[in-house]
Parts: sequence; C-alpha cells; structure tokens
Amino acid sequence: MLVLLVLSPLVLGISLQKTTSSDADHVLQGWVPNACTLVICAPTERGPKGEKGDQGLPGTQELQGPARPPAIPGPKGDKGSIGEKGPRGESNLPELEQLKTQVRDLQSELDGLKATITKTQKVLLIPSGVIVGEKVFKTDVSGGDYDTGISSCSHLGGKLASPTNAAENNALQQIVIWHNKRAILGINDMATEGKFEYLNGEVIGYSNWAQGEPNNLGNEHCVEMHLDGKWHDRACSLEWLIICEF
Ligand SMILES: [Ca+2]
Ligand SMILES: [Ca+2]
Repeated sequence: MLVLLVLSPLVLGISLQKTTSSDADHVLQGWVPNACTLVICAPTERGPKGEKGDQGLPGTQELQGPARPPAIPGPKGDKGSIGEKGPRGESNLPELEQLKTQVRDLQSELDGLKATITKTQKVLLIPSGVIVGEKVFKTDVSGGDYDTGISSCSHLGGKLASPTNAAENNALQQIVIWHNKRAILGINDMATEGKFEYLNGEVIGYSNWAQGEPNNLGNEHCVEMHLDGKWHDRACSLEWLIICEF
C-alpha cells in the first residue's frame, strides 16, 4: 500500500498528460481502467451531514397506586402484672460482708425472740407474778410460817422474797394487795437482835419499817409486809402468804 501511495502522484501526472492528447476517447478507453483503479484506492470524501432526526416520544410514566390510608391505632392492651420476684442471685460481696449481713439478720431475729419471751413472761406472771429489774416475784398462793416459806421457795428453785430497794418493795406490795394477805420476807435478826440480814447473812441495805417497828415485841425475829408495803417484825411461827423470788 505504501508503494502505491508513493507512485500515485506520478501515475496521476502521467494519466493527466495522456488525457490532454488529441484523441480523448481513445485515451480514456486505454487509461480509464487504470485510473479507476487508482481513484478507488484514494481516500474517499465525507458526505454532507444529514438532518437531525425527530425527537422521540416521551416514555410513559409508571402509574402509581392509590395512597395508603393512615393507620388506625388498635386498642391499648392491658398492662401485664408484675411477675414474682425471682430467686436472689449470688452476691458479689466478699465473704466477710456476707457474714456481717448474716450476723445482723441473726441479731434481728434474736431481738424478736427476746421481745416475745418477755411478753410471754409478763402474761404468765400476771396476776400472780411481777417482773422488776432482773428479778421476778411470784407466789403459788400457798401459806405457811417462816421455815415453810424457806423450804417452799427453795423447792421451786428460788428463795423467799427479799426486797433490796423501793422498786422491788413496790412490786411485792402489788402481790400482797392482789391476795389481800400479809407476806413473810426473807429477812431476820435471828443471829443478832436488832441486826436484820438477808438469807445469805448480808446486812440489809434497804428497809421500809412501819412507824414504831421493829420493836421486837415478844421476841420477834421475822419480818412481814402489810398491804401498805410497810414492814413489821413478828414472831417467825405465824402464817403468811409465801412469795418467792427468782
Ligand atoms: Ca428481833
Ligand atoms: Ca414488831
């Protein structure tokens, strides 16, 4: 192809020269086949620009369905009840903290039991018993002399009542009043006249003698409580309400 392009101007020159000869038809008949061959090999010219085509029809728009109506809220459901509390999970507290918690719980239970016991005691003691401080006075409504009183209370695990202060004396007085009967006390001056002692031999530190007592009238070595709570020394062979203390 490169050779043909290089030779084409030369051939064209020769062809044009031949064409200008006097016998044109003869020349054309002798050279045209060759010229056509050369013209066909030359580059072709671009044709005129065509008219612009008509604009196409617009495409159909996709149809949309009808708009959805707004949703109507349904009836409100009942609120569910709260379920039972599940088992308590394991605590992450250190063992010491858990032990402290257990001790506090036990202490709380113990306090409750103490309150219950105290209440039970009060119920059981009324009306034949009284609690005062750490001491309990109680009678089985039996009667007897001093020696009977000592033995009866010892048999019950207590001792003959011996008030050591005003509060205890008042408690004993209540029992005396309830039974409307004088009571014998665990106090005497058998060892030394005029020196009153408790059953353990200790000299009394509290007394509530009636006016004019003790007078040792007729050799009196025991002590009785009257309904007013006052004390009188009396003969130990008389009979009284026996009240024990525990
Ligand atoms: Ca006496
Ligand atoms: Ca007396």
